[in-house]
Amino acid sequence: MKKKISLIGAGQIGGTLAHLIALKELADVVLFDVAEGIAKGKALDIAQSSSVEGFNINISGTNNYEDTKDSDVIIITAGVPRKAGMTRDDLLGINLKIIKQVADGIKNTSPNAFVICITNPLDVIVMALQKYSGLPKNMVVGMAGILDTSRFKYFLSQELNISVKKIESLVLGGHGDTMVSMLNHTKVDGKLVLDLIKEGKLKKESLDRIVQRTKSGGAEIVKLLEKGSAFYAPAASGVEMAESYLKDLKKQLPCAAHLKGEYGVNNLYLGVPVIIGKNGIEKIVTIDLNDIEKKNLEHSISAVKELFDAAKKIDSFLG
Ligand code: A3D
Repeated sequence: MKKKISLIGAGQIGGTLAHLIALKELADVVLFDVAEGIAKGKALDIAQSSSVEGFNINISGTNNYEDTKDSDVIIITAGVPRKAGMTRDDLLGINLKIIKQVADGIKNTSPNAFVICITNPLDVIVMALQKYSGLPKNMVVGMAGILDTSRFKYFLSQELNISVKKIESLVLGGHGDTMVSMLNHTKVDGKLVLDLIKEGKLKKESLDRIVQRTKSGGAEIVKLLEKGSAFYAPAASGVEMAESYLKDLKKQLPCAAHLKGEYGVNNLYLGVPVIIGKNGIEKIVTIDLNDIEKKNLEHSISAVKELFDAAKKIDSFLG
């Protein structure tokens, strides 16, 4: 039987997700949005490309959660972006309300779905989503690390003039200024990136610049676009997670997952390597960290905790 993916939020990322899923024939797609016309319009537009592209899936748009019933995967991008004059806490308050509505909409209609959250601020919103929905923690996960790692790899590949395919890396921690590029786990053509510096093949300043550019990778695109934020790479990253679940690929991917002691963190969502297979998050992978990586990750953990404390002040249910 064909699988079903529901996309909650049919904006820039939602529409791109729908298109990628259709091209890959990964599943039937339901696009949901409070703005019903956007969901229906994008679904119709993509459906009309099927005879050109040759894909065979059903795609529809709706503003009714009943239509998302019994989804195998749900990907959430519902939210509002930060506008001028809005504080981080203002945005958090608005998106927490939206995520509560989404949680109420999906928890009874698709209780067995693998739920991927993309709405920002990511780590806190995915934690709130799990709490509001009560869905199992191994089935509720946040997308950020794949995107951040992909940006880091791309910048490194450009600097070293080498294919991204020859670069292994991991960017972990919270999705924001404190994300950590794990340099001791970054290899270029099988060689540690830090050794390339020792050998004079890469300047330390260049690597520092790339680490920094990765942290502000989202902001760089916001500035260029002037309106909206990145959506192609975020959508591709969400699809990789959905595919690993639906096809039981058991890929190791950096994602925001619920930790219960791993990395010294208890009861918090954080970007770490996980295995995604038919049972959702099948394993949290713990990797050895050197002192610098540990210190940077601790800094990131504090930032996520601080933001979650702000969320608890907004809604005591999250406490
Ligand atoms: P956008 O194009 O504004 O789409 C958001 C959609 O959500 C709009 O179509 C809204 O109508 C819809 N919406 C609002 N409220 C609701 C609701 N209650 N129920 C259902 N739909 C609703 O944004 P986008 O697609 O560019 O980005 C979506 C989210 O992803 C934002 O929060 C971004 O900040 C976030 N984002 C995260 C990453 C990460 O790496 C984590 C990267 C890029 C964007």
